[in-house]
Amino acid sequence: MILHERISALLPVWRDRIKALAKEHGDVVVDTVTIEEVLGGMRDIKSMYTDISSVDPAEGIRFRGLTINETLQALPKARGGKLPMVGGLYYLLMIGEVPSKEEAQWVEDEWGKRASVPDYVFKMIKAMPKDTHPMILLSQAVLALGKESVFNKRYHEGMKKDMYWEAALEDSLNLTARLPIIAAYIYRMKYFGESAKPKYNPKLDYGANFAKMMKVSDKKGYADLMRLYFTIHSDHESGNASAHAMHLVGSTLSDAYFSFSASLNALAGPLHGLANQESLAWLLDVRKMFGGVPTRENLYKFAWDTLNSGKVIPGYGHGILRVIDPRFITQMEFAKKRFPDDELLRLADMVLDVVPAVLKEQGKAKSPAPNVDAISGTLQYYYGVREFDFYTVLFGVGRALGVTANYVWARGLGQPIERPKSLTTKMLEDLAEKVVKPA
Ligand code: CMX
Repeated sequence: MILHERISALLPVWRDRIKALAKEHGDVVVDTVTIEEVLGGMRDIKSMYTDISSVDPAEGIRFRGLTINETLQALPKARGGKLPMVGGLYYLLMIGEVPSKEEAQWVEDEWGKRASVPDYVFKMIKAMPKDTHPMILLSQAVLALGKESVFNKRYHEGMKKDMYWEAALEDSLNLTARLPIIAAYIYRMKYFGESAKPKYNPKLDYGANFAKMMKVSDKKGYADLMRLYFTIHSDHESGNASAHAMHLVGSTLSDAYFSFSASLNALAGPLHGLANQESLAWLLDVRKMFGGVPTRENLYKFAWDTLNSGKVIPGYGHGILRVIDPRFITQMEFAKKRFPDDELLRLADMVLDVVPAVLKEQGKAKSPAPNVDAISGTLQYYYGVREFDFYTVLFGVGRALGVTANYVWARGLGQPIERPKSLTTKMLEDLAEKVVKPA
């Protein structure tokens, strides 16, 4: 039980660190909160901590201190592929060290042992109306699996607080092992009417298993794409809506299934993860309207029409990033190496050229640059996953890796129930008044 032993050994040091920080420096002011920040969705307020990943507005994501390129370079590669094993990424997120091949394989083996989904989950998914959005099916399936929660069972048996993390880890390993099967089942059942349960092959790694169970593509490279995809979508520090939702719900000691279902529900919003389906739909609309890749002038006009109709341009802008999202760049590089002449890719490239200029001209978005969702659908589409309302499910499977690592450590460090303080508008007005007219 490598992850269990390593986390058990690491926790005492981290617990002492957090305790000392609170005791010796608890009154140090981290930030001052402005009325604009209170009214503006708490943007940029530094009020959470996590060591799993961090996002610099001018650089992008680092997983346990490593950039995406460093992560891809450092992690052990999957057999028969060019990209790393997802198990190695999970080890890195959980432990904070680059795993050896054996340690990465240990996680893959654990997933292989735990990769079975009870029948009632498939039956429930199948019983839903045909036009149910796949994110509803995924979130429901995760919630239904809560019946199996180790944390919930042990909690009611009187588990000690300093062992919460271990039950949280058990649930997290079980949940992440089951998600690819559930996602593949939703895909095959919803779009192809199949009811056979996808079979996870413990001899293959996570990415290869997913590619096989999806049965989408005979083009080589889908397994590598999914290794990359799950890695870069795993985490984006703790303040984004899906990570924050997991953290908030988990802080009440709801188990990983309740918490991750909440995380998925946040991811399903068009301003967050659903932007990947919206973005591909937008590209297809452009292609349909102009019968292929348009002229720059026509694309410019189309982008303005979108803004003038009151909509956002999906895949562009970000809550905190102020540069092109490195997750966008990595996917673009992957695509350009493998299918540079693909029409949608050429269109996505032209959008990259035109849309930031349009957003700058409009002058509202703080960042006119593309985010992760501006390109991910183009790659899925190329490999044959063309049902774009499925795309956020893929994001969800990847996001589980980061948010469960956070969840395990939050329980390990005894992070308390989250409870920020709200003010009334009158209280804010009174505060403002005091500043404008001091007594
Ligand atoms: N198209 C049009 N307008 C945009 C825009 C875009 N792509 N990005 C930002 N804006 C607008 C905002 O709607 C806001 O307008 P109002 O003042 O009228 O409310 C204004 O610019 C300022 O917004 P901001 O401070 O730059 O951005 P926020 O932190 O409020 O929002 C985000 C960030 C991502 C929700 C926003 O950029 C957006 O809606 N983008 C399109 C949807 C998208 O791609 N979401 C996915 C993000 C990544 C992810 O989580 O998966």
